[in-house]
Amino acid sequence: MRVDVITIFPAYLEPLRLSLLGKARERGMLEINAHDLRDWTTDRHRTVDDTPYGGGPGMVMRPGPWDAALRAITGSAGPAARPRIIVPTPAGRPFTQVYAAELAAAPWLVFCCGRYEGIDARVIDTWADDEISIGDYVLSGGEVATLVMLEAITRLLPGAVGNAESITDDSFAHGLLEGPVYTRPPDWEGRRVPDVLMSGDHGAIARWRRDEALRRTARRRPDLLARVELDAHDQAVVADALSGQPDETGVDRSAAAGANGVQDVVTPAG
Ligand code: JCQ
Repeated sequence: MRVDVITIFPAYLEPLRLSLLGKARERGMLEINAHDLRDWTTDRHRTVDDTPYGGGPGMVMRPGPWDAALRAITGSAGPAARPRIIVPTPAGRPFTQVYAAELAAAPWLVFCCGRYEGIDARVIDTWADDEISIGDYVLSGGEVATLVMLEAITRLLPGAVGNAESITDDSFAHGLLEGPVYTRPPDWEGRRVPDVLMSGDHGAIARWRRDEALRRTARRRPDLLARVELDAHDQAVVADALSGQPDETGVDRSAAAGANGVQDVVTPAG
C-alpha cells in the first residue's frame, strides 16, 4: 500500500517510523510519504490560509496550494493509478473497523490534513472521496486523526500483525466489545482469575466470553447491540445487565441533557 499525507506539519507523521507501521514499512508492505503543503505555495510568505467569506472566527485553507499538491501527488504514478483521497474532519462520516478494513484493501491512500477552520469546500468537492471523523471532538488539525486511521488500517494489511487471530478476536470484529482478559498469576493480591478460564472446558469458556462481551456492550455501548443478532440466551444476558443499575456510557441522560439526548458541550470557564 502507498500512503501520501499532505500537511503543514510533516514532523507530526514521524511516529509512523516506529512500531507496527515502521515494521510494515521496513518489510516493503507500506510506503508512506509526508508532504509539506507549503511546498506548493507561490508567495514569499508561503501562505496557506485566508479569511473566511461571510465572516466569522478563524481562517480557512486556500484552495490553490491544495490543488497544486494534489495534482502533483496524484499525477506521480501515471494516468491509470488513482488514489482514494481522504480528509479527516469532525464533520465527516464516522471511522469504524469496517471503514478501516475497506481502506486497507485500497492500493493507494492520500490523507489531506486540514488546520484552522478547515479547507475551502471547492477543494473537498473536487478532490475528496471521503470526509471522515474519528470521533465527536475537535482536534487542531487532521494529523493525529490520520495517525489513528493509519494505525487501524495498516495492522489489517496481510502479514502486518504476528497473530491473525488477534484481528478476528478484536473488539468490534463480532460487533461487541471484548470482555476482560487475564494472565498469570492465578491469584494476584487476593484477586482470582475466573475459574471457568482455567477449567479447560472450551465450550464453557466461549460461552462465558460471549456473556461478558454482551454484558459490557449492554452497559457501555448499548447502541452497538442494534446491529448484532442475539438469540434467547444472549437477550437474557443483556436484559440482566441492563436491569436496575445505571449504565456506564458516561452520557448524562437526565432531563437537563436535552430531550433529543444530545449532550451539552461544556466549555472551560474563563
Ligand atoms: C477528525 N474528529 C475530529 C479540524 C477542521 C478539514 O478540516 C478540519 C479538520 C480538523 C481536524 O480533524 C478533527 C477531527 N475527527 O478535528 C478542523
